[in-house]
Amino acid sequence: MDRRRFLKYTAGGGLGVALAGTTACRKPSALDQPAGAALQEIPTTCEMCVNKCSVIAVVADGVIQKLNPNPANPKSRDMLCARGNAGIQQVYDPSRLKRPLIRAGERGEGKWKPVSWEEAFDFAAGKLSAIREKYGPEATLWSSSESFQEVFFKNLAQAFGSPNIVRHPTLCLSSVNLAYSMTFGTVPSFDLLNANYIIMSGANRFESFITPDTMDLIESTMNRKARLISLDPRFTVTSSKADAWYPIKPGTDMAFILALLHVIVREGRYDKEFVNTYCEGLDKLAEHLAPYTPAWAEKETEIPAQDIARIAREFADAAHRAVYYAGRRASWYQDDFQMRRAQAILNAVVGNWDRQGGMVPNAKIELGEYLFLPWDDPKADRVDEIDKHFPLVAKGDGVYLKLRENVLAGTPYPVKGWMVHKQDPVNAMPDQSKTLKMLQQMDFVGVVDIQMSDTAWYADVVFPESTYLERYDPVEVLAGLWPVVVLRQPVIKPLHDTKPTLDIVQGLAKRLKLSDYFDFTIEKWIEAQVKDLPVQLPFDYLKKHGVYALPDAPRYGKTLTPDHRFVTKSGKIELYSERLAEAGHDPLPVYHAPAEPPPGKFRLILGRKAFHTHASTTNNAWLREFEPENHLWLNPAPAASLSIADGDTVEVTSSVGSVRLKAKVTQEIRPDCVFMLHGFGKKSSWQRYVYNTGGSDAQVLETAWDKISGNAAFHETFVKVIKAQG
Ligand SMILES: Nc1nc2c(c(=O)[nH]1)N[C@H]1C(S)=C(S)[C@@H](COP(=O)(O)OP(=O)(O)OC[C@H]3O[C@@H](n4cnc5c(=O)[nH]c(N)nc54)[C@H](O)[C@@H]3O)O[C@H]1N2
Ligand SMILES: Nc1nc2c(c(=O)[nH]1)N[C@H]1C(S)=C(S)[C@@H](COP(=O)(O)OP(=O)(O)OC[C@H]3O[C@@H](n4cnc5c(=O)[nH]c(N)nc54)[C@H](O)[C@@H]3O)O[C@H]1N2
Ligand code: SF4
Ligand SMILES: [Mo]
Repeated sequence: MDRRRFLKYTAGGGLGVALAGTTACRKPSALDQPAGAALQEIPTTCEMCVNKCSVIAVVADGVIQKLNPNPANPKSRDMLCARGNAGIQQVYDPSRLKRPLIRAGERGEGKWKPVSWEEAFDFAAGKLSAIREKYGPEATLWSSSESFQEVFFKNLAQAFGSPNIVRHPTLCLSSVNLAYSMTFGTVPSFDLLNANYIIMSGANRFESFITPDTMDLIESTMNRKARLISLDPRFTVTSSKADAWYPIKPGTDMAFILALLHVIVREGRYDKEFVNTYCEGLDKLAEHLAPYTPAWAEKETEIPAQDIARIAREFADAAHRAVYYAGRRASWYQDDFQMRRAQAILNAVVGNWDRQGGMVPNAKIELGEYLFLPWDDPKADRVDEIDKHFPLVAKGDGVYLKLRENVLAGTPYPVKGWMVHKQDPVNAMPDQSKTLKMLQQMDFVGVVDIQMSDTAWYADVVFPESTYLERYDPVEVLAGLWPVVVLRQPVIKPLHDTKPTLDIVQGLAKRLKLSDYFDFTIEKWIEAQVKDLPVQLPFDYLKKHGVYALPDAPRYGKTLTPDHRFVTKSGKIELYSERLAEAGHDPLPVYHAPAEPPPGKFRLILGRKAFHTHASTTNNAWLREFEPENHLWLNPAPAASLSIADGDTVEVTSSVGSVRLKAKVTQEIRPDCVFMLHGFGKKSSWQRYVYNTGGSDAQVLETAWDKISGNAAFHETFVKVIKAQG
């Protein structure tokens, strides 16, 4: 890309004004347009975060001018957030990956040799084959995160014969998903649009966007005046828009929930008919709740008992249009699963299930499948020993931290190759030094990314993927209250010598003698997926509109028939869980007070800001303007006693590492904890804005996980904070 030409198009406001008045027609594809053609609007799908909102790219002369929201998607509606807008900078980033690279110096030294795709494939396939020869296919690890092309990467892992695919859920949401599944047999959505009373533990929807929940919450709380209660040790944007904010003592949410349950059950405010018809275990629950009074919970949570009792009554009165929102990132504490179980039980007893304004089981749209040649199942058991240690957890996603422990220990067998796709484990796992050790003990590391991530920095081969605005992806169903099918299509030709994942997988498969399993094109794959959608020429329809949504509005109550069997052991909603008891866990959530920070130390807590996605956007030229480096949030009282002023550089130290960053001295956090944003203090100097700038949370976080779900416990680290010297 000629940078000057790009600047010419983006500089000044003139173009924006011109675009605003343009009713450019939508063409199926930009790629057929001759140079100098008029503005085109091409619908596609955002990839700047997990939400996959619908976008319309405005393109002229093969250059993306602007990204707009596509209101045809009922989930993202007319919204494209700051990150979505800044997707342009991902494409035109001068330091993005432009061609395949092979490591020239030591791992992590940053010396690279640009190579052809042939060389990169030959090299990687040679290394993977050598590992398979020496240790077996299970000695390879395949890490990936949600992306529409992930399916091809995972299929290559399985065709290769490895059982060791590991995905992000056990760094994110496995505890909350398991808790709701164990209670209702499925993970529901929350109908925030129609709810009248919403309680949020942490879940920071006005900064941590989930579509449609964020827009629903804006509509219901700001326009319809639904009540919102925010519990968060920090004063987040969500807290600032709430009717009440409680700076709850970290790690005590379960005490709050159990006390709500105590009041609701003792005062008979639960939905008796619903509980009698659909739930299992109320008697045991009632007995279990006896000690969990509001007065007791006040001591744990630091929320006044009378407020707890009032909230319990208001919540029960507002049901069925009342929700205790589940949250998404549940990688908080070692008992996170049980805290989320308590929420699920509370939602159940007031009868919120499958109701407008309550929880709703997700609807889906069935897609077709491209029938490819099947492979034999991998022979070896997983290296994380999931069957033995986490029998309740979905096998396919693995348990990340246990896996890292086992790989480092070489048990139950050695793992010597690591392929990574659209993930940055160097930043996404706690105790970074362990991840670096794990990388160093590999015979081979290959990374598929669009930029030189910190993990790519330690790789032997880096495969540059074309960005989401330069490629087709398989179509995807976004399930929920209003499911949709979305298409990602190229809006410009690839600028550099990059390839989509399918082509990368095919290049490797050819050399690994696995080509027969990947003998199709992306177009064939998509055609097979969409062939039964009830529109004429479905692929063309999606190219034109970007999204297919069911024509009717959401429906409620499909599971509310007395003979409905929930996918649980008893077939009912399980307040009391026999299955948990059998697995040696508490069948009802038992509260354990969190450890107190030792004198002079603080609990480190995490969270998001609206303008960054994890560790992947901090180097984005537009987004970095919002926060060029991260800060340590510290309450003024401890700051004064440590002689730390706003803007001072501080040193933050845990038992595993130490980082330096500037202090933000603020009332917006409790005195017993500190907070920092993720994704700074990068090791990769190709990420020039954040290389060595700010501090990396991954460097100080200690390793801990929830025993039932295997989910990482990121809020269990205590840190010492001092003013940095020199
Ligand atoms: N320390 C710490 N760890 C955490 C968290 C935290 O807050 N702090 N949060 C946790 C949570 S909730 C989650 S979900 C995980 C997220 O962890 P990750 O899935 O690792 O998320 P990102 O940091 O966004 O890294 C994604 C990588 O994908 C690359 N990428 C982006 N688009 C594309 C593409 O189109 N193709 C390819 N091939 N690559 C692409 C980016 O450049 C980036 O390197 O982290 C978890 N771990
Ligand atoms: N802008 C933006 N949006 C995103 C993402 C992103 O990276 N950027 N990532 C997406 C992903 S993958 C995820 S998982 C979600 C995450 O979204 P959320 O599930 O909302 O999680 P976090 O943003 O991590 O927010 C956690 C909040 O919990 C608070 N907290 C910490 N400890 C406690 C505690 O003990 N009790 C209570 N009540 N609160 C506590 C923190 O201060 C923080 O504000 O966001 C999604 N949306
Ligand atoms: S929330 Fe923002 S970054 Fe995420 S998919 Fe939607 S527009 Fe893109
Ligand atoms: Mo996440």
